[in-house]
Parts: sequence; C-alpha cells; structure tokens
Amino acid sequence: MRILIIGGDGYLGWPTAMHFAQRGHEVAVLDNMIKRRWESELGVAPLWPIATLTERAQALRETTDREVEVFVGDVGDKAVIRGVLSRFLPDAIVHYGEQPSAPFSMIDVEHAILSQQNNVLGTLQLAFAMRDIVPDAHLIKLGTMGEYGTPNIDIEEGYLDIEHNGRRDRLPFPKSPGSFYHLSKVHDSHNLMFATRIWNLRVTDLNQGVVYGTDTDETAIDQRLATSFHYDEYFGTVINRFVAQAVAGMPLTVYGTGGQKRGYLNIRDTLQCVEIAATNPAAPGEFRVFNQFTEQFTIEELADLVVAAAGQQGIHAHKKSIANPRVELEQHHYNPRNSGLLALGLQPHRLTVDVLGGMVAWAAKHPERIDRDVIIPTVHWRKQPEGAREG
Ligand code: USQ
Repeated sequence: MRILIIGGDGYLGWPTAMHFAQRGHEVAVLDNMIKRRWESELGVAPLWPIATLTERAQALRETTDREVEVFVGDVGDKAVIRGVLSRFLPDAIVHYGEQPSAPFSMIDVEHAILSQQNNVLGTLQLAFAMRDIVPDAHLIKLGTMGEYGTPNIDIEEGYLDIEHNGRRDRLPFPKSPGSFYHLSKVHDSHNLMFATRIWNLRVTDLNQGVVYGTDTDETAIDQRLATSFHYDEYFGTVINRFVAQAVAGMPLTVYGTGGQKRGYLNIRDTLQCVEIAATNPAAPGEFRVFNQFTEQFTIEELADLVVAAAGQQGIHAHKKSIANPRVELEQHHYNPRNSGLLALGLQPHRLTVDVLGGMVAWAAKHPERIDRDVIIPTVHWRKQPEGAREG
C-alpha cells in the first residue's frame, strides 16, 4: 500500500511511518514541525533530544534500507495538501497532524483557538482534498476516548442504538469532552461523518486512550530513530509523567482523589491498531469507529504501579494528591467497549510492573535531564488563580 502519515514527525507519527516502511509499504510523511515550535515557545523538551525528520529518514535508510519520503508543510494549507496527495496518490492516509494536548488548549483563549483552528480546519482541508484527488483512499483519523467523557452509561464504539418515543435509531454516541482539545476531536468526527455521507469517503475514526512508552521494534534499531518522551505538564501523558517524577525524586502528582478512570495502551499497540485499520479498510461511505485502548486504570492504580516499578529499580517513589487543575469527575462509572480491534486480531501488550520498570530504568539513565520546573501543573481549567502564570 501507499501510506501517507500526516504528523509524521510526532510521538506516534514517526514510529508509525517506520512500522509501515518495515512491512514493505511505500510510506510518505507530511509535517510542518509546528509541535517542535510549540515546545520551544513553552520552554519544554523531550527527555532525550530527537533527531530532525530528515535525519530520521536518513538514519532509517542507512540502518534498514527502507525509504520514507518526507514532505514538509501544513495539512491546513490547500496548496500543500493537494500537492502531496496528487504527487503521492496514497491508498491510506493516517492523520495524526493535530495539536495533541488538553492542557495546551486550556492555557488561554489564544491556545484554545489555535488548537481548534489547527485541528478542525486541517482535517476539513484534508477531507476536501481527498474528495477531489483520492476519493477512494481510506482515511484513518486519530480521535480520542476523551470525546465521550465519562457518562453514567456504558460507552459503545461510536454509535448508540436508542429507542425514543417508540421509535428506534442508531445514532452517534453522545459526546461530553473535557477540554477544548478534546472538543476539537469531536468537531473532526462530526465533519468527517458528514463527509463520508455526502462524498462516499472511507473513514476510520480511532478513539484512542492514553498512550505510554517509547519502545517499538524500529525505535530500538538506532538512537536517531527514537521517538519523543514528554513528561511536562503540556505534552506529558500521565504514565510518562509519573515515571519521570519517580526518577526525579518528586512526588507522583495524583490530581484530586485519583479515582479518574481512563483507557490506556502501549505505543506498540497504537502501531498494531493503525495497521489493523489500514489492512481492513472502511467501506466507501462508512464512518467506522473503533475505541482504541487495551486496559483501564484509575490514576491511583497507575501511581501505585509506578511506585512499585521504581522500587524494583531501587528508587523510593511516593504519590501525592494535589488539587486537580482540571474539571473532571474523580469518581465515576467507566465501562467503554473495545471489541472492534480485538475482533480483527489486536494482541494487547499489558502494562505490568516489569514494563514500567523498564521505563523507569530507561529514564533513570540521565535523571539530570529532567527539568523539575515543568512538572507541576500551572494551567487551570477554571480561571487561573491569582498570581498564576499569564498565558
Ligand atoms: N493526571 C494526573 N496527574 C498528572 C497528569 C494527569 O492525575 O500529573 C490525570 C488527569 O487529570 C486525567 C488523566 O490523568 O484524569 C489523564 O491525563 P493525561 O494528561 O495523561 O491525558 P489527557 O489529557 O486525557 O490526554 C491524553 C493525550 C491526548 C489523548 C488522550 C486520550 O494527551 O492526545 O487524546 O490522552 S483520552 O484521555 O482517552 O482522552
């Protein structure tokens, strides 16, 4: 297959590009490097420096003989996306090219607008370009489990069969997201559902849980092929943050009571899921939704697992409940379905103390690289308290 990865310089985009290239697909990546610019504007950086996209493609060629074609540009730029689609003519497009952070989108009005503009308009530009240039290509769009929020009923995969006033229908599952970032993904889902209906596009929306880890078969080949590990308040997801906090000798920041439950998955399973979606495409006109996670944990459970894993590595870590900067339920029902990808062959990697121990040992190689100033959350969902940072 010819596979285009949009956001191919990112945490998941680059490992996905390598994964498909190693399996013999023809792969191109498109990225405008804006995530690297946001990181530098916010004064944060991945734990290990990351090679440039061109260096990574070169390193992949040297070490595996595999080619990844690099396009630099913005998916939201009409000429760019149309130029790339016309030249590469992909069979499948994996779209990761979005601002990925909830706290980033909650800094202030500018960051909320930036997140929604970048995400929603980029995806719209892509949908129109697909209609005109590659109408039969399959779009695999990264959405998020956070689109659903935490309703007091079981979460289905994308749709809900309901009966209302004696009539029945299968309708999009109600969405109740928890940040302007998560809302941008809801808007994307609605726009793409409409696009499949009117233009017969093929779309798979992957409602992904929180991803952890950095190791894939390909990142292990060479240091230059590594992907980014963020632990800061903006781009660090909770497991990666807890690992870095343990190594830095800081308490693990449990927000509120820590009863918040979410779906999680190993980065290796992200690659499996995207491959499963690509090799089992949606039908023309189908807006297919998979809930993409393998396990569920509360924050308390995760903190306890990381404390145990750090202990195995001879590091004494401890958790601490801090005032929750977000507005979210801390005790709630959570029972999302995730049978679609499992039925197509997903083989989950489990989060064990040993897996976490490996992450701790890896981060502990250079504890001095951890910037302790970017760990404590400063972005608050409600109005910033007196004396807090200006956005
Ligand atoms: N949390 C803590 N302590 C921390 C950091 C986070 O208790 O130091 C809690 C949060 O309050 C939240 C949970 O951990 O309840 C998850 O937070 P997160 O920052 O790991 O993840 P989230 O903001 O939900 O976003 C991440 C990715 C996003 C993806 C989403 C999947 O950044 O791109 O869409 O996970 S999901 O959570 O299923 O919506």
